[in-house]
Amino acid sequence: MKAAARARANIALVKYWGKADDGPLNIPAVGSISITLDALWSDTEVQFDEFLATDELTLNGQRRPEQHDRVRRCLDLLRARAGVEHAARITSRNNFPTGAGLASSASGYAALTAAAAAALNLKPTARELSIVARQGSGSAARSVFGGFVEMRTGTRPDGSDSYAEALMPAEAWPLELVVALTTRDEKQVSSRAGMTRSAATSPYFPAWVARNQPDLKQGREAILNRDFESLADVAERNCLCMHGAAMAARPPLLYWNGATIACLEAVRELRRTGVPVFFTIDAGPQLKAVCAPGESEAVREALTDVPGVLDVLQSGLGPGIETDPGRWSAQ
Ligand code: 2P0
Repeated sequence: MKAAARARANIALVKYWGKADDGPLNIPAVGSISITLDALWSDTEVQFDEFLATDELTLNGQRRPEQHDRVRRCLDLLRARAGVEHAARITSRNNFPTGAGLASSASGYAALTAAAAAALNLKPTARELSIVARQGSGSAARSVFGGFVEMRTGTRPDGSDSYAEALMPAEAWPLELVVALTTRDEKQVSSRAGMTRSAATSPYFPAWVARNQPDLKQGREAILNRDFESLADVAERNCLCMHGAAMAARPPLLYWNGATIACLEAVRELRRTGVPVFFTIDAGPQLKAVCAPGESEAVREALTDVPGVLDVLQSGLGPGIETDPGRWSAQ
């Protein structure tokens, strides 16, 4: 009753920020569109053990009891399906900084769900995995799939139609990503707390939700038509709109630092000089620059020179979940 899985981080171009309700189903208030990355991943091993009293998570060598409720939620759904009651020992490792706005919960919960399902000998569809992963972390529903992915809010109260789907394979438009790392610290306000606060207190939150359908439509069409300018337009606008709603919360949420803004200006300057690149920023101060195929070297050089940038990561687009116990040992 042991298996391992690898899942990649994803970066949203039309963002998820806010929940339809605060319950354990974790249904998002807005749909989202993301790209799955090939260079940033979580390797997770799950072992069910009849002698274990409770589920135990070790992430990057450290126990993480604060994650246990969310872990239990995912595992309980799978245990019920398999008719198994044993607790599980989970060992997970990220090959990138955890909790600093690099989507570690997305890859982490997608890998956990896939590894647990394999350990229980279940054969869920990708859609079923996406629904379970959502209940660990909303963005994890997207990391089940590779390439370009769309997450739907759905309309059913039980969340059974709130899942992600593949929009277009990575090979169809191999965009590249450069991440400018401006801190290695974990963020002070989690995405979960930040979005709950934004929904409850930001006067701009209703406007953010109202923009979702038009932004999804533009994002979807831009991707399917490989229209870089249109994707750049909607992604930057959508990102700033999300942060605008967060900044107007009480107390305000400001996830950026000085280097984040300097990177944003550097990306705009690159675009002015003809480089096809746009920025996006999540619930942390890292700036992600998305560029057309073959352009990431110029973007990497420019962002490396920005004061306050500690490191620069590059990635292409990657596949969805991979389950291969022999190959992906998390030990
Ligand atoms: C996203 N973020 O679409 C957005 C943009 C952060 C900013 O999805 O509460 O960690 O676990 O469902 O998935 C981060 O939210 O939140 C996120 P939960 P999650 O990528």
